[in-house]
Amino acid sequence: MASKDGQNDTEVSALNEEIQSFFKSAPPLRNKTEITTKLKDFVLQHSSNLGNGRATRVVCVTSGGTTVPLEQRCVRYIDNFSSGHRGAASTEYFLKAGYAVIFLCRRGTCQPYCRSLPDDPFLECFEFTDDSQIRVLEPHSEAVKKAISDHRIAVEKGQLLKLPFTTIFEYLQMLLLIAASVGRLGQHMMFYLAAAVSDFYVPWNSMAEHKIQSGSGPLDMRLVQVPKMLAVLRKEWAPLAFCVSFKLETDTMILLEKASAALHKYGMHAVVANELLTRKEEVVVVMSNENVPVHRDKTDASSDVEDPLIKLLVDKHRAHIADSA
Ligand code: 9Z3
Repeated sequence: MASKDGQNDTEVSALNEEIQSFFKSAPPLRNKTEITTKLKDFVLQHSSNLGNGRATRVVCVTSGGTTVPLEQRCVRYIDNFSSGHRGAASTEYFLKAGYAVIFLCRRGTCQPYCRSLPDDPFLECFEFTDDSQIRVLEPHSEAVKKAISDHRIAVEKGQLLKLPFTTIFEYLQMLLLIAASVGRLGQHMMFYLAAAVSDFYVPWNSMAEHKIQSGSGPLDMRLVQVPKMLAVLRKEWAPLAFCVSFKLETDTMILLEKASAALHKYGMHAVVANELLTRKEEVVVVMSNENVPVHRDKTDASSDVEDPLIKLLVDKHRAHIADSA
C-alpha cells in the first residue's frame, strides 16, 4: 500500500530495519550522558515560555561533513566536503533573529563569529607587548572584540549549545538524541540540516580493526548505503518541528528536480538547493507551493546569502507555528 509521501509500507519497514541495524552496530557515543544532560538543560531553559505567546524558537543547525572510518582504530577515512561556513554564518543570523541554537558541527570546521578573523587567529591577531602582556594587533582589533563579545553573550545567555561530531556514527546518534530531547518544543523547533552527510559507510562489525596493510594489491572494500534518516526525523522523531534540508549538486540541470524529489520523499517543509561553485552567491528554497531564489547582495562586498536565506526561513517557520496553533 502506498502512503501519501510516495513510500509504500514495504519500503518503510525495510528502511526502519536498516535504521535499527545502523544504530545497533554503531560504536556507542562516548559522551552520551554529558550530551543528554546538556540538551535537557538547554530545552528546559527554552521551553519555560511555551504557552504564554513569547516562546523562544529553537533551531538545530547541522554543519560540516561527516567522516566514514575505514578501520576501527581509525587511520584512514572517507570525508565529505564542507567547510562549515554555511552552518556557522546561519547560526549567527538565527541568534540575531532571537533563536536559541543547537550547533551540531564537525570538529575543526568554521565556527560562529569566527568568519571575519584570519585563518589562524591565535597566531595572526595577537602579539606580546614589552611588558609580556598580550595585545590584539590593530587591523584585527575590532573584529576580535566583536567576535569574542558576540560569542560570549550567546553562550552565557544559554542561547548557543555547541555539540561537535566527527564520524557518521556520531552525527546520526547525536541527531537522534537532539530530536528525542526537543519534543516539548513542538512546532517552535526547527531543524536546519546543512551538514554534508555521507551516503555510504562501512558497517562497524564488518570493518577491519587495525590499520589496513598496503602491499597486497588493490583494496577491495564494500560500502553500504547510509539509511536516509530525513523521513524518520520528520515523521517520527520530531513530527511537529519545521524541517529544512539541503540538496547539493554539481550539475545545475538536475539540481531543482533532485531538491523537489527530496522535498516530497522525505516530507521536508523546505529544501535549500545549492550548486557547489555558486553556493555562496545564490540558493533556491524549494517548497511545496513555490520555489524562491535567494541571492547575496552583490553591491555589498561583505554581504552573504545566509542573511536573506535565514530571514526567509524565519518567516516560513513563523507561518508554520501560526498554522499549527
Ligand atoms: C549543503 O548543501 C551545504 O550548503 C554545503 C555548504 C555543504 C554545500 P560549506 O560548508 O558548504 O559552506 O562549505 N549541505 C548538504 C549536503 C548534503 O549532504 N545533502 C544531501 C544530498 O545532497 C542531503 S542530506 O543528498
